[in-house]
Amino acid sequence: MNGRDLVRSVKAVGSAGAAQGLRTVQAAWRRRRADATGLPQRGAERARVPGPVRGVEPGPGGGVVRFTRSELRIVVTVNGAVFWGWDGAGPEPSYALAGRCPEPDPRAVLEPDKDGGWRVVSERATVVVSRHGAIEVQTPGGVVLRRDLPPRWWEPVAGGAARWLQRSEVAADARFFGLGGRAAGPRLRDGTYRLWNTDPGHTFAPGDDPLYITMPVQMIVSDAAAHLVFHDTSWDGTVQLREGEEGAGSGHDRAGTSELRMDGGPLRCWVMVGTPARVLHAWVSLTGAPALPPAWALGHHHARWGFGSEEEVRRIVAGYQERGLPLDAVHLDIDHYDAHQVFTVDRVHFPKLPVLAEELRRDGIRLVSIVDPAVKAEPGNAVYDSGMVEDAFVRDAGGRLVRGAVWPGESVYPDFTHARVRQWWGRFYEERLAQGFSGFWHDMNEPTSFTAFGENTLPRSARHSLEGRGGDHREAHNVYALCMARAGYEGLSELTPQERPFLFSRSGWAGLQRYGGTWSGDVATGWPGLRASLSLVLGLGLCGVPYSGPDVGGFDGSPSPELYLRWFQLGAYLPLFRTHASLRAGRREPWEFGDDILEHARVALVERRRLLPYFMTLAHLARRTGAPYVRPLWWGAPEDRALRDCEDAFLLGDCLLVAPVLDPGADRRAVQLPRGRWYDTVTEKAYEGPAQVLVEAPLGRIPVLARAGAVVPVRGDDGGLELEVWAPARGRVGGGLVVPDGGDGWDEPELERYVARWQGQRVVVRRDGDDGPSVPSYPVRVRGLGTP
Ligand code: NBV
Repeated sequence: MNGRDLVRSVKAVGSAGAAQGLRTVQAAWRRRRADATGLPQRGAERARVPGPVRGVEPGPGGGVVRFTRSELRIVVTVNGAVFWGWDGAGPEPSYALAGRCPEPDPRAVLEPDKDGGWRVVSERATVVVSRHGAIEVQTPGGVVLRRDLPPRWWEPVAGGAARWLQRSEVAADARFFGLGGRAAGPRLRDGTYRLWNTDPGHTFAPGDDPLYITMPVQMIVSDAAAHLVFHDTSWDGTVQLREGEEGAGSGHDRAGTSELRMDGGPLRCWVMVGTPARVLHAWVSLTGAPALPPAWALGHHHARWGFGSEEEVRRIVAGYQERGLPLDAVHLDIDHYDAHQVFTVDRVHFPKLPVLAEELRRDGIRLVSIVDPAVKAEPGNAVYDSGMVEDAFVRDAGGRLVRGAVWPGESVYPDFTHARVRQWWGRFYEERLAQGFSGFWHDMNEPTSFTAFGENTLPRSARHSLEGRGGDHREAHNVYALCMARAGYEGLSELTPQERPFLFSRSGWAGLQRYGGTWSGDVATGWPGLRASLSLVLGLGLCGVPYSGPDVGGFDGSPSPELYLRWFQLGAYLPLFRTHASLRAGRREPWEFGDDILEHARVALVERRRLLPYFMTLAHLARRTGAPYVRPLWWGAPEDRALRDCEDAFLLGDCLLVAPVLDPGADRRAVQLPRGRWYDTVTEKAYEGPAQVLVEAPLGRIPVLARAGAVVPVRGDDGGLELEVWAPARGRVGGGLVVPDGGDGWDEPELERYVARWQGQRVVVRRDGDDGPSVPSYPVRVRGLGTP
């Protein structure tokens, strides 16, 4: 035990009582012991590279290129993606893929290239393989987007998983994004990023890495094109990134580099090339469409660890209602459980939860429940007892149950990588539904075990089913939460087939969006935490997980009124808009920070409610196209370098640009505008982009700009849908999409397209349809007419 570990264990003892402190020490020892005997020792290793090319075997969508010491399988699939796998690895099995691998594109063929190499030409990318196994991905116009050098493996002589290294080069002007949820992004600067889902064990700020959701997904944006590269391997690893440097016309550019080192798993990857929109579309066609949240989940949520009783929940709700503040969901944390045990209720403090839930529901407020994976290891606990019968829990290499320490004390962990276990777990949501809950919040699923020293998770030697293939925690760790999300989602789909499940999960991996969203986790209260909140949402969106948001106000401590408000204002424009805080933190209700803050928070809440139809439309578009609601400014113009480097503002769909205030004391801020005219949505003042402009940002609001021509569906005063139209610049045409859906069922509303154009001195809006243009069936309000 080193000094830091000692401090950790002392803290654990202090905060959770002596018995729990002892458990954390025991859990840590058990973990260490399990790995000492259960893990293969890394003895002598043999290094290997592919060697020279030997021959090829064409196949559908590409084929196999054989080298002396490896073989490379290349397949271009019908969704325009390119797959390659070394040592014969194919795309399946994979936890990331939504279903079966897409069909090969028959038009893509393997053909000889210069110098003894081979290439596959496809519609969106050309892949060139050198005779020593370097792989280049080029645009259809022949610009090189990335060059992967021949990989290297280190194989244990005694057998077992090979470590490997893949070095890649990208354009000197390229920028890296993604890798899951990173606090110091969204642009990933030079450094090493770990691929191992981790509960940092304390609140985090931009310097903390890794966090709860890591994934080997990189979005790389350069002048020539954007591309996404996904290394489909769930093992522990690191990515070392170094941005390139341009030689200012000297011709001596230094390429950007990315070095991926993995502890094991297949060396296989997917690459998608094109505009950001095309790339994300291809990505979700591979890994699954983002789940559609029910309409209420796009409203305002209020959470807290430690409401403590039904009375307190009622008091908070009444606080919102008495002040006329919109509220759509209340979340109950682990303190509503009986002694912190999942799928139970503390009947003393929450004696009539279903009644409370029903009352709230009548007022349009839903209850959301936290769900922790760890089950108290105690006979008599119903989940434990039934899990024992089902043989549902993770065991070590010797067949003993793996026991960690979590909130309920000594705990065991369901093996969600087993289909039978997922089904068993999914049925427990019935108990939650019976208590009146409508949504689910998966926590602690990295998975976390409070260990006094060493890693705060399961032993690496712990055994997992991995869908019957068998393996250990080295491979299962990063997909544990993904499989838990699947269990919840599928369970709910069976229990309430008429409703779209709502769940969000702290940890996850590529493909999480199929089952739900996520949230920031325990972001530190402070201005850096506010910045990290935006970084996480943007980065996750580029990895295909569009629904997320931070703990508004930060998880710990007490934000200053100004910080609270700025966080609240940002949160109002993010998909998950939720105030939340720790047991020991200060208050987070909007009325706790003085009358001025309350009135400003009211403006944000009311505006969020007004924008609900727009959020719903964005949710549908995310599901249909993969485009996240929250997009970096370069989304429509990746070639614009100033936008590529801009990290403090974002596009909300196609229509709005949101420029949050991320620093104290500001009453105006610089905004980097993409091309075209943009209106300040409050003053209607027009700005012309591309340009950097200074806009007003008084305490009462953050700047939100509307794109000229935008058609934004909003909620009118009577609750009906209205179209807010921002005048196109003269001589230009605008438009927008609307998916009118106010529900939580599976109806598939039609996508409506609107066009806005000048007719004489008026702006007219028409719905585009198969039978020609028609007058919209919603009231239309045109804004921004004051500008010539
Ligand atoms: O369940 C308590 C908290 C929860 O409020 C928070 O949102 C999670 O990120 N949970 C972590 C466990 C304890 C954290 C110290």
